[in-house]
Amino acid sequence: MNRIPQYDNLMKEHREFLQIPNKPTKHTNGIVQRYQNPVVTAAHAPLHWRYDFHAETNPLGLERIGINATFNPGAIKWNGNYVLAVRVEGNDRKSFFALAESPNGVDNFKFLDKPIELPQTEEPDTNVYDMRLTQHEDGWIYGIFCTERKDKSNPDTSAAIANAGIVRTKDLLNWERLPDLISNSGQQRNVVMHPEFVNGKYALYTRPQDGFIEVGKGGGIGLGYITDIENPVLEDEKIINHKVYHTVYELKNGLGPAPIKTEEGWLHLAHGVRNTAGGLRYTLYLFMTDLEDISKVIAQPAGYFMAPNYEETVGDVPNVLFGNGWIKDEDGKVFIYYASSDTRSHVAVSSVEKLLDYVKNTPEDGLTSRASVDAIVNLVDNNKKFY
Ligand code: M1P
Repeated sequence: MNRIPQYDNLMKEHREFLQIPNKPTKHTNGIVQRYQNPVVTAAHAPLHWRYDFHAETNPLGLERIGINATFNPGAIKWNGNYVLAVRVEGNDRKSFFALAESPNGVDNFKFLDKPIELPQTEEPDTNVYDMRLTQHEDGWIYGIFCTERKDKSNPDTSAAIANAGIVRTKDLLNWERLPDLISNSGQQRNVVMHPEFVNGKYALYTRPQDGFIEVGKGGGIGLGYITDIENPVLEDEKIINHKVYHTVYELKNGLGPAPIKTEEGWLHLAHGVRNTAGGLRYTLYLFMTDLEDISKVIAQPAGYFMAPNYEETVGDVPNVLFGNGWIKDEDGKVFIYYASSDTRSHVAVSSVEKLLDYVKNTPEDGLTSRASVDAIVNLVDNNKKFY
């Protein structure tokens, strides 16, 4: 048995690529610090996922399985490492999940040996994506993701149904599949588990929608409850964060990762979508909910927290930032993992202190141009003695 002659070169180049250090960008608005390089790209996919290394069966040393994109990662700190549950998409347009880990959260991310072999329900998933990881107080780590299947009642080849698939694990290696979410909505995406019980029930953030892409009359970030997670029937679903005319979440929105608990409230990262002549624009925004009543939004700054910069606007689905993973370190540092344009994954770093300051002290959206001017004039008048 011989290896393909390209093997040593391919391996060397890949190893060197994975070790490229990442540095903060020069500019920051003080709230959040981006890093120069994406943390996980298609090129990070292990070579043994892509090449047949046997010279006998691959005499030309060609790549056999192409990886197209690595995006929308869920995140968790595990055994001291920063672990991402990455949405990996092959050239065949199928997404799957694979864990990549880094010792410092900003570079040296390496995929584990194999992608997650997701257990199936009776009705196999056609496509799966956007896993949110929640370390729940019941002792399990839950992964809730979108499972997509063909809408068999509609002959249109693009007609599909999205719902929330649920898995759980205690070691990130062995995954148990639970039944898919049972809710009153026709479709669900962006479903996220709250890390604590609420009145003895599991609490889930949802995004009910009428259609596969269009939320229609549905939409907004919902909150509902589940009594028995092994029979996940969603009860009392109510919208807690609405889509609003002429805001960055006019068309639709959806929760990102599970919220971070702080002394002042639950911090939430979400995405808001608006329509433009150039297509949909996805940006990230923050809001905070009450510690006791998690359905009550107590602070929400105007506008976006992060929007695609020039390089990030380019990709398979342009003008998209999507964030469904963040990790809070013991010292309060927050690693925000986000993806740009459905193509690659990045990190930006902030802290609980900064995020709280941001959500509490950035003016709310006054919903009119005049209200926005008033907010600036207020700041100007307040600053008068300094300039
Ligand atoms: O293409 C942008 C995003 O579109 C969907 O998100 P949402 O349902 O909120 O519009 C998802 O397919 C997501 O994966 C994707 O990044």
